[in-house]
Amino acid sequence: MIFLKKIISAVLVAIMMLSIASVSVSAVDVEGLTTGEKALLTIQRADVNGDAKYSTDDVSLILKAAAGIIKIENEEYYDLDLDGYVSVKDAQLMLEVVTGVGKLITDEEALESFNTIINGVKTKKPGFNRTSTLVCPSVKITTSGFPLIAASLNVTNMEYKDYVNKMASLMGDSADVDELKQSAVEIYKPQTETKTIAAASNSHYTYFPVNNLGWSSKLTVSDIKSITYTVSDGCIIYTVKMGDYTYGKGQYPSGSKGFSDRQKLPYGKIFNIPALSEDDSTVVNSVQLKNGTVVLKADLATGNVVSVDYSYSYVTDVSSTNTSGNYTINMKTVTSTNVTEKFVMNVG
Ligand SMILES: [Ca+2]
Ligand SMILES: [Ca+2]
Repeated sequence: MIFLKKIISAVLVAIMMLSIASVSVSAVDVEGLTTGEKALLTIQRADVNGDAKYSTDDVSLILKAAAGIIKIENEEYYDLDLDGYVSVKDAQLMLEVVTGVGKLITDEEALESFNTIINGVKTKKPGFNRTSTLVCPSVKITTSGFPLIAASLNVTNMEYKDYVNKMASLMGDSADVDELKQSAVEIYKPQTETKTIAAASNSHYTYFPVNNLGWSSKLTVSDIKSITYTVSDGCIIYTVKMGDYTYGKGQYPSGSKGFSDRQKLPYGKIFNIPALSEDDSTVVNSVQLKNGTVVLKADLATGNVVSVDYSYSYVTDVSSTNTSGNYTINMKTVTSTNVTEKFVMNVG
C-alpha cells in the first residue's frame, strides 16, 4: 500500500508540473554506439538516483530536474527518451516503467542490449563456472524385420528400457545381457558435468555458447517468442523465451558439414544444438527444438554478465537399417533430451 501511495503522489506531482517548461540538455553523446550499447545505456541511466533499482524516487528526481527545482549534474542522464530535453515526458516514461505499464525501450532494443551483454563474455573473458546437465526422459523404439524366431522384438513405440528387458528375456542370462540392462538404466540418468574456466582464457570460445565461436548470440526479434527484463538489486535480469521448431527429413543441417548452417536456425543463434550424424544406414526423420529459455543476469552499473542459465529440449527421430544375413532390421528411435547449462561468472 505504501508503494501505491508513492505512485499516486508521483502522478499528482506530474500533473501539477505538466505546464512547467522542460530543461534543455546538451545532446547525449550516443554517436558511434550500437543499438545495443545505446539501449543498455538507457537501462542504466533510468536509475537516475543510482540506488541500483527502479523506483518512484527516480520518477520524482526527473520531475524535479525538469522543473529546474534541483540542480543536477550529468543532466543528459535524465533525458530517457533522448529528445534533448529533460521534461515531464521523461518522468512520465519512467513512471510507466516503474508501474509496469510502459516500456523504456522496444523489444528489439532490449534484445540488442541482451546481445551486447552476452557477446561481451567472448571479448571480456571474465572466467566462469559451468554446470551442464543432460536428461533423457524418454527413448522410444519402433522395430521391424526381425524373423519369426525373434518376432517379439518387432515393437512399436516401446520405451528403450522395456525393450532391453524384452531382448534380455529372449537371450537368457549372460554377462552381455547384464551389461545391456545396465547401459539401458544409464541412459535415463542425468549426466552432470562441471567445468571451471579461468579469466582471460581462450577456452571462453570453446565452453561458452555458442561453442567454438567468437560470439554468444545472434538472436533477432523474429527468432524469439518474448524478451522481458527487470532491474533490481543492482542487476538487470533478462528472460528470453523461444518458440518451438520442427525440422523434417533433410531440413536439419546435421554432422560437421552442417555446423555453420545450424547457426542460422533460431536455436542455433543462442544454444549449442545437437550435430547428429547421418550416413547410408542412418537417417534423421525429424528434429524438434523446444522450450528454449535463457535467463541472463548482468551488473547494472558495468553491463557485465553475472550469471546465465540456458535451457531447452530436443526430440530426435532417427531411423537406422542393419542388414544381418538374409534379414534387414529397421529401427526407429525417438529420443527426448532436456539440456541445461548454468554459468556463474568471475569465480574461476
Ligand atoms: Ca533508482
Ligand atoms: Ca527527454
